[in-house]
Amino acid sequence: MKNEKNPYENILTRDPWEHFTGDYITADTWLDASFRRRESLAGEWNYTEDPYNNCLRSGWYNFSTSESIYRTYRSQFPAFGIDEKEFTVDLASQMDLLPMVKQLVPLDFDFDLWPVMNLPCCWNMSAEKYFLYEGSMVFTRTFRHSRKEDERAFLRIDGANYRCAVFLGGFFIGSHRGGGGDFFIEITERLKPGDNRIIIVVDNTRRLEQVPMINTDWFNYGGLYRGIDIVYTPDTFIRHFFLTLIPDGTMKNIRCSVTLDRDVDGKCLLEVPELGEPVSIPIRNGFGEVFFSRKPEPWSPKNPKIYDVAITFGEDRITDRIGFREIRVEKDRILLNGRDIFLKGISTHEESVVNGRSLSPEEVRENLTLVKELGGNFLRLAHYPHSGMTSRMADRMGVLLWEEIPVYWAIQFENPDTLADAKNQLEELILRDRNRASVVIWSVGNENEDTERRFTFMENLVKCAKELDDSRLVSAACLVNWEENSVQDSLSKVLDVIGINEYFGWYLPGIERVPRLFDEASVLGKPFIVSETGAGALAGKRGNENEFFTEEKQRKVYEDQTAAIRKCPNIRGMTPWILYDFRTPLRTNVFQNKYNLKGLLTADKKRRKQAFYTLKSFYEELD
Ligand code: GCB
Repeated sequence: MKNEKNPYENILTRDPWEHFTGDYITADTWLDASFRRRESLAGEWNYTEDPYNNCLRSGWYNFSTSESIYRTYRSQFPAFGIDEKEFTVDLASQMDLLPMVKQLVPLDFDFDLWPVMNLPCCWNMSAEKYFLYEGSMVFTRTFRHSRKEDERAFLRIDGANYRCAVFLGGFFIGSHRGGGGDFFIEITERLKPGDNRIIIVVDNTRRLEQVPMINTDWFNYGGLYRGIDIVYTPDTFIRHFFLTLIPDGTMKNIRCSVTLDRDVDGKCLLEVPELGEPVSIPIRNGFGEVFFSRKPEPWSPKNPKIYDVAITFGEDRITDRIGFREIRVEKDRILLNGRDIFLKGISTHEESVVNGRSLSPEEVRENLTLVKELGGNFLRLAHYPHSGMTSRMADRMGVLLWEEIPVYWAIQFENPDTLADAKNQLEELILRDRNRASVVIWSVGNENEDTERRFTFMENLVKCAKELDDSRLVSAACLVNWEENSVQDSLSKVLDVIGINEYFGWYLPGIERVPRLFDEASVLGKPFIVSETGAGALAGKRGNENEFFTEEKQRKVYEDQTAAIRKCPNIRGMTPWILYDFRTPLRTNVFQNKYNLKGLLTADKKRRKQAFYTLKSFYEELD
């Protein structure tokens, strides 16, 4: 805000985000904070909706501290009889300038008098009037910290949909895009004794160039919906590490790589007490990697064994709980710990009627328990990164996971910046979850056009996934060619597992065509799974098997689909659509009422539809 020249300069700014979006925070600064000392900033925040982005445009953040007010309004303080020359920054920071500046200019905001929202949450669920709000919301609070002198401090924000800009003590400290990941900003130098004002502008506007773009079959929640913490580390620290069984069939060769925050040499010590002697990892220029042999008890859905793990470098020590298992493909089969596995799955959104996308631990546990109740072993976390809590819980409960980024439908495949965004979302997800035994598949997309530009885009993502993690399988949910009754997606060339979305019996008549479709898919010589199939039903609506939205119709589709799958030995799994009904603005008929009704349960998970039992008995029969 350059008031000296023209107090109204802000109105000449075309794009208020312009100065805050060039240099996003990315996975390059991601760090493993799971077991580090943390202080939560959850709780009461003042907020305002800001649809025209006046906070960014007019620089409200400049009023965070007396120092930032001084920087902005210095020349106007002589009005109070203060001599400009004597008015140093030190003097200013000892005064409370906000009341004074309020006498100089009319402010369009009042941080402490704004209403209060309890974060984290989806604002849509906080008040009726925000249910459909799309745009920017400004959140602010003050906090005190407990950073020790020799510690570094990082702000961790988890789940800010879709982009956000962060200000601390009046300084812009970073911005981020992508609604499902967590990211870190170093704030060591910015933390002050006493109260620190933080301001976060979150904007969930849908845009063509984003990932996802403007059109999705799910609800666009907004907010800071998972967590906001300060994370403390020593001066030189372990950013992240990757510990995994090498998928070579031996079940004993292990690799551990470690990335430090600084370009130093030395050695790390890896301890897995239950697996014997510690292992030393030489570090050169901040990176180290070691290969060694042990005989861990394999993690599996039936025996989700996890080990205590610790890694030490100098005074830094991080711990984790990690399972060892092998996942690989051999021709058209999927092998878990060397044995054929059928992925008995179901898809789910990260949503609850009450909390939106901001699931409680109980709600996550309920979803994983439902997978078990279905007789399943696999959950597809569609269509964007779900919380890290889910994969940790799946590790403990023994549920295999498919994790996905929202490269959904009509993405701008020709746009390099869109690719950078998608890639970053994938990197954040992989860095966060590559030590989770439960995660076996990274999915790079869902139902996209089969064109060259899309192929190039997706090939890039597949490469990126393999570079960060060569121990898992890469997949995508592909469209079928209905007319030809085949899966001809060129992407299948670069995938380990092919996901097929087919809605025969629902959107498409001709369920009898399914067996041929599966035979055709077998020709690809790769394992494939039915990543989606299903039908909508309003719980309690009864009728005949041909009547849309009845439980009978949904059940019939499940009966027909499972019958076809039973006959096709080449299918290696399925994740029908979907565990429970979910919100979507696309579905407006009288039964749907803005919900997608393909759930096996109602949205509140209180009622099971008939198809739940059809799938359950199919999975039990497979055992
Ligand atoms: C799909 C999409 C999913 C939709 C579903 C449906 O193919 O992948 O996001 O919700 O179909 O219900 O139509």
